[in-house]
Amino acid sequence: MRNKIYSLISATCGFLLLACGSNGKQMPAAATEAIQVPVFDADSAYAYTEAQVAFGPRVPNTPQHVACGEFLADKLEEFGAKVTNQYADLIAFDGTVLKARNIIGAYSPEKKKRIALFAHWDTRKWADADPDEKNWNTPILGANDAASGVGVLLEIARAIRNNEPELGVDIIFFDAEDYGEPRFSGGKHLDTYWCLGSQYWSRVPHVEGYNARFGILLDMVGGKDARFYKEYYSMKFARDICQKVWTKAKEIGYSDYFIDEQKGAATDDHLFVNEIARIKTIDIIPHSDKDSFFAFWHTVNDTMENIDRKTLRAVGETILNVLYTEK
Ligand code: AHN
Ligand code: ZN
Repeated sequence: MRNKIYSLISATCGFLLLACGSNGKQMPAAATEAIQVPVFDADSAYAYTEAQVAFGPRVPNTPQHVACGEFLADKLEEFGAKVTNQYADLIAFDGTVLKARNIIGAYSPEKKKRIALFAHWDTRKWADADPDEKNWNTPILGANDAASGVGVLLEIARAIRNNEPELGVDIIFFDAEDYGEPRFSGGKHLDTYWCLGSQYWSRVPHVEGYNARFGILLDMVGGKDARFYKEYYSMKFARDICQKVWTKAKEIGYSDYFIDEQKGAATDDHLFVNEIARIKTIDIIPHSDKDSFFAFWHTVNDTMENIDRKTLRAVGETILNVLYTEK
């Protein structure tokens, strides 16, 4: 644990200790405008990631999935959020009815100005990108994809609860993101086979007429030496939000993780939030020229061994700093 409790950002106006009026009388001192950004504890984010992985694979229609859903809703509740559960029967590419649960934690739900933070909490039923064909039918543990994103958001929930930012915050855990048709299957491989929970929420938000100033999706934000580039759909729909986030990351010293270039495209939850809900939303997702997203994506090696607290911290601190500079 670090002993630093708050980091201070001096507001752009700076500070004035004294100002003299034309009649020579002293004017009252202007207060130092400082924003207190809570500390992001990377050990805590790591522990929340590990706790999800400990349930085993979180594939819809399994007891492990049900148990982890309870855990996540309980955590948001414990961290003072107003929790809404969205249960839905969603139809997968092969006709399977998925008993899905989107979990939403709202801070200051009465506020009109809001920021939405997203991650998916389900894990993939098939390790269909594994180099060993024998593993293709094995469910993945999904430490990075996507317990890491949920872990970072739980830590953000813990951090903001007693000192909320000016805008309301919604933490939204989507279900059934990763049930897209496996590579080895001979169907139509539609994009809409993925992201079933976010498609549902985008059509039927948890609050009627829901809107947010912008959204940020976290996906696979725990890999060692991850490189986050400005992703194609994020730039197409929410270029200014990319700018905001990448600038903030650079300001606080994370330009090694957040690379100021556009690269890669991901058919991910943010695409549907942009297209259907029309909330401008970016995806913080790694890009690698060598692998798709990261080395162990959709393999049996997407485990805690390959999670790095430093990456969790870079993403978590960046998001917190974005939240607390928004007015
Ligand atoms: C595809 O590339 C089809 N989907 C990327 C979104 C994803 C899968 N995120 C996690 N798993
Ligand atoms: Zn996945």
